Amino acid sequence: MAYKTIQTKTEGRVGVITFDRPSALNALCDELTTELAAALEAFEADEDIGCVVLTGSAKAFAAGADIKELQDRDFVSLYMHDPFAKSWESVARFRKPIIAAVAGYALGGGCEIAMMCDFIIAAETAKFGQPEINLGVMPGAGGTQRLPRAVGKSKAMDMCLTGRMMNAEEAERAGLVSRIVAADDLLDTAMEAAEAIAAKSLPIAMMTKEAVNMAYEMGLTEGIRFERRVFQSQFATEDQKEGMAAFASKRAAHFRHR
Ligand code: CO8
Repeated sequence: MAYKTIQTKTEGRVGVITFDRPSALNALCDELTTELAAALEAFEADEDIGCVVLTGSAKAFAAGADIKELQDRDFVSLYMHDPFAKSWESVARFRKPIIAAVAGYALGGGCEIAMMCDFIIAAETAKFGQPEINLGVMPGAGGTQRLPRAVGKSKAMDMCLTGRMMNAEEAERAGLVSRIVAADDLLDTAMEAAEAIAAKSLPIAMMTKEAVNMAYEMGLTEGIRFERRVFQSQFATEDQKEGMAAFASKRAAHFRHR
């Protein structure tokens, strides 16, 4: 399918989505988030895709929601035609593993979309921030909820209340990103990680993602009970038999994703 504001491609079992609205630093207008949701739906449905990489340009992952599009919205229109529920949340709802590869600005909704991914790999040039307060609003796509879970209350308050940006080093120290790489190596590193994930059993990877995400939602006792049930259920998969048989006979596992 031809998109106007994103590009998509497939490399082996990895799907790549690249924000492509350079004139607005990949600001997340309605058209872009609608296309993003459609691309994710297509990758979700494609049995040959085991992991997705979401990325932007060297200058910007995404500089936030499209301010020019948002400025004249009113409460009722936002409530009745909520772009968050309709399209933004597609990233959080995506069930397969998804990695954000961030260079340049990841601000406002850009930072929030990156945080909806399973983990963030940052280029040295990455800058994260929730500057909505400078516009007379607060984060509206999960920033006040996911940021404190990622970096703790003090730093999240600092980011949301001052609107300042943090660089890649600070973001890694705070636990927002999993690793930092040179800008030129960003996509290769993300692809390498995605290929490694896509080579595992897809149902097991999806269950692992689901279980780790439960750590955000549940208390420890319930979370551990959830983990144990899912772990036990994995012994009903062919891939568990294959993985353990391969180890025992000292050969590489060939997962069949079932
Ligand atoms: N929206 C619309 N256009 C933008 C945005 C944006 N978020 N960011 C940049 N642009 C445009 C600029 O207007 C400019 O366009 P033009 O050339 O036509 O004037 C072009 O991109 C290049 O930008 P700059 O000239 O400003 O580039 P600089 O390198 O000087 O500055 C910055 C880069 C610092 C990133 C600057 O552009 C900036 O501050 N951008 C806004 C960042 C921001 O405030 N983001 C938060 C937006 S609000 C939000 O994300 C709320 C999410 C809630 C979602 C809920 C869904 C319902």
